[in-house]
Amino acid sequence: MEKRYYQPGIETMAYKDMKKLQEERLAAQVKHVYENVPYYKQLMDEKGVTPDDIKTLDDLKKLPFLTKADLRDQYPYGLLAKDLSECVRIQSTSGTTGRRVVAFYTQNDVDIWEDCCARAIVAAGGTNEDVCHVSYGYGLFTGGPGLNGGSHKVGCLTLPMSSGNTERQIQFMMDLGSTILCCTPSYAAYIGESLKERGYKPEDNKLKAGIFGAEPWTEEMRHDIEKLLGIKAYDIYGLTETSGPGVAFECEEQTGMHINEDHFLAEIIDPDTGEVLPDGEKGELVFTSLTKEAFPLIRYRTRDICVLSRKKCSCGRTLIKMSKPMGRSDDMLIIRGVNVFPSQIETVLLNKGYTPNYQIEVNRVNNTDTLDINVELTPEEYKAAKNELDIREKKLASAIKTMLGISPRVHLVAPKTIARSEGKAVRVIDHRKLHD
Ligand code: DLL
Repeated sequence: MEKRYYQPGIETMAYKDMKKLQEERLAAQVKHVYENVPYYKQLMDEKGVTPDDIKTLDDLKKLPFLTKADLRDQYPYGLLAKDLSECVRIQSTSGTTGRRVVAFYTQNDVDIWEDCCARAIVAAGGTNEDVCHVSYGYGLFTGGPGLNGGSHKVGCLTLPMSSGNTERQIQFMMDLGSTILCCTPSYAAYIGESLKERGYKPEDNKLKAGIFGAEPWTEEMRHDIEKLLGIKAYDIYGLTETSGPGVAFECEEQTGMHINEDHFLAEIIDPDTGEVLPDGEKGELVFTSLTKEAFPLIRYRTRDICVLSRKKCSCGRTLIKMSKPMGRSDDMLIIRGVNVFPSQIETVLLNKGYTPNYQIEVNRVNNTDTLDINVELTPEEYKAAKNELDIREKKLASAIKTMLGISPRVHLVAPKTIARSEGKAVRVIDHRKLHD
């Protein structure tokens, strides 16, 4: 009999007990940040709220929000709530200093994070009989380390493949009989296509499930991947700021992701007014970490737009569910699993002496994202560079790759070829259909 829950006591807890647990943890967490992080104290003092004011979940709305701009201002140590000597790990997002998020973990933080990922693996049918093939990137990105830790906790045989080198992925998958695949949905589709090209049928592999996240993907893509690989594909959500993957995970019902709400308290707000919206309404997801020691977040605005639901789930879990993210309330793009802000591209263009007349085009071809950047030259530049456009495009592409971590195709185009807008410049054309 398959084990259905990793921590049944929590995952199927009656909501009244969960609420009590959340309230106790919330009060302790707010006290922890107030006493140990001068920046939080300052934000709370400005709002005239003290830890004594926070006793119930209803009191949460008295607290100030935290945004990515706060994280940027406080980079790198300003939000640290533990002595560095008690921290054992950092993880980070890609990007340059201004946009980079660096999260700190105590050993206890790592343990809890791995438990959250273990819950996701068990929900996807994982047991100690499984071979868990982790093809998320390892290193600073949270995907590899998070699922790796979760897989250990479940007792799976863990293959720490990291991403890339698809030939080797396929060889290990077939030779060692991988049963669970963890990677971005686009990479899963790519692996599936590559298996097909090599003449493998879905029944030739031993895979039974996939745990895919870190980027938006549609139900259509889910069906494609399930068919290609002969598996059930589960969604998983998280962000570096809150520790990484495992904030929420899908169960066999596949109708949204259960939030590990004993550790992450979720709210939905109106992104324009900050007003808290009732369950069932669409808005921006905000998280308060309840147990984080080193890098706690109070009312952190994720910018992800989604809906929360407490509808009863057939899997028996009582944890609240979030829908797939339906977009963002900022301009961040996720291209090949990497977070990209148009302003990063603009910075490179300006540093390299180009005009800010550019347009970014994103597409998804055979389940792989493509990034094209059209950059307009001035008439003088165009005349001067005509015979060496190729070289200059390659140079600029390489500078942008250094900034973003992914390779774009750069096209230096003739003056006045990028359509001018009468209102805000249209910097990004996203041809991908990312949301249902
Ligand atoms: O992407 C953590 C992660 C790793 C999640 C592996 C799942 C699996 P960041 O690089 O900080 O962290 O990016 C976080 O990615 O705010 C969402 O916009 C997006 N995102 C993450 N998971 C999903 C998902 C990791 N399942 C940002 N569906 C988040 C849609 C997702 N978007």
